[in-house]
Amino acid sequence: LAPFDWADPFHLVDQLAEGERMIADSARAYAQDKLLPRATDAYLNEHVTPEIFAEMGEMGLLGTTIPEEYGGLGAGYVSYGLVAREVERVDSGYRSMMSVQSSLVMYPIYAYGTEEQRQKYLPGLAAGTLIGCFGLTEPEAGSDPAGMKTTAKKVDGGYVLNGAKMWISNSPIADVFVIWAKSEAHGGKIRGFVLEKGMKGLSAPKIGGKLSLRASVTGEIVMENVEVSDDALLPGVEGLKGPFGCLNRARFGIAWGVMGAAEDCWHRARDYGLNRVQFGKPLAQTQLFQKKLADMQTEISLGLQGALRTGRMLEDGTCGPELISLIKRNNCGKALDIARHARDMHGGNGIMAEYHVMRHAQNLETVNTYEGTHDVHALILGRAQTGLQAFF
Ligand code: TGC
Ligand code: FAD
Repeated sequence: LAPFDWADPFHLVDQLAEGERMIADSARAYAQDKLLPRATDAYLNEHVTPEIFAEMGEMGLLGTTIPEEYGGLGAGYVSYGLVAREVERVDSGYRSMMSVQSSLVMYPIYAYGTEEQRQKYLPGLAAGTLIGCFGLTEPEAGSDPAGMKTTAKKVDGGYVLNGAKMWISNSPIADVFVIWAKSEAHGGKIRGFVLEKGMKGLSAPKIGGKLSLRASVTGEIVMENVEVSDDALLPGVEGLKGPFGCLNRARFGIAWGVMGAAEDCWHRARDYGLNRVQFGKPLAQTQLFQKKLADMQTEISLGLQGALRTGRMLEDGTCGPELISLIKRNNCGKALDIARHARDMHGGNGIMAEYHVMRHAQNLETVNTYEGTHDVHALILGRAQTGLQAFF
């Protein structure tokens, strides 16, 4: 038998193509050199740095799967997952900024937009000179987006949008707003529209007082008779499958991202246990500490292996949306558990910002909730195996 690699038991790295390894390495170098030094201050002071978009754009970390002709990297889903893992190893808020831009703004414009819309928005979004946001959730429509109240009313030459979106990542700093609204002209079906900062009647106030994801800004989107022309409509899709097509990609990225945060917690807990002596020996020499490390190692290795397999299935066209629910739900739940344990294993120090683990745990509370809560994904999986609808 070969020697065991405790940090990479399944030799994940050997299952990657050369190009994928290069993308992961450059994402890791950027995240560790440029994001990690800012993360604690950003979290403590809710300090958001819009320049990060341009930095990520320069590094090729935005629109990983979007073709090169539109400024993307033209890479596969595994590459996108590897970028999410490296960015979230530092902070879930930074990964949030990246994944909204790539999966929830660039993807719908690329997949559902006209050639003019692609040319107009994608190069700037890929470069990070434009910042995007995705408005699906509303104050009274979270897990049940079909209950949205935002409307688009047809008028001569365009549409008038009214409504309010809630909990929207990046909205207070966004230039481009992908908005989902019920369109009367399309039989009340949900349609996508691209709005721009500065439009009359459009505002995006920040939501203050978050105790989680503080490095990423979250806001509302308020639309009061916002007039757009016909070319704001994304013509390529109608119905809930429009936003869900984007969410499939973002949820997949989250499944990788949270494993990065979990790995950071695991490695920090191990280091702490090796150095902290109590009762005359390192904490890492106690059975309870080692059991927790073994559980972390097992869940992270299996979670990454599952994410890799899901990515390969996305790439070869055999991945169903329920598999994405399975891996998003599993990896978020496991990462949150790991971060809470890592906090405990650090004792009193675990509550301090400089040890990073509590910041991860607080962030992962959001990640376990957004893009479909842990329980909503359980209902999606329950429906898939019983054929019975348990949402309502
Ligand atoms: P249901 O009847 O199941 O489906 C309605 C239509 O949508 C289609 N569909 C999908 N298409 C593609 N991919 C998927 N994953 C799809 N899921 C559903 C479906 O085929 C159907 O199409 P059609 O043509 O027959 O009309 O709809 P439902 O109303 O019963 O849905 C229930 C449920 C729970 C599955 C769904 O609404 C759900 O997933 N809720 C969770 C909501 C959610 O995830 N919100 C995310 C908001 S965005 C966000 O959180 C961004 S955070 C980003 C960050 O900061 O990183
Ligand atoms: P609810 O739907 O009210 O759920 C509350 C609880 O009830 C949950 O535990 C849920 O699992 C449970 N529940 C709901 N329905 C059922 C059921 N049928 N059976 C059993 N239990 C049920 N949205 C966007 O559109 N764009 C964004 O960029 C975005 N970014 C976000 C950033 C942050 C920081 C946060 C916190 C949220 C963000 N969201 C975004 C919104 C996010 O997707 C929603 O918060 C999420 O989908 C849950 O909706 P809700 O908060 O309304 O909770």
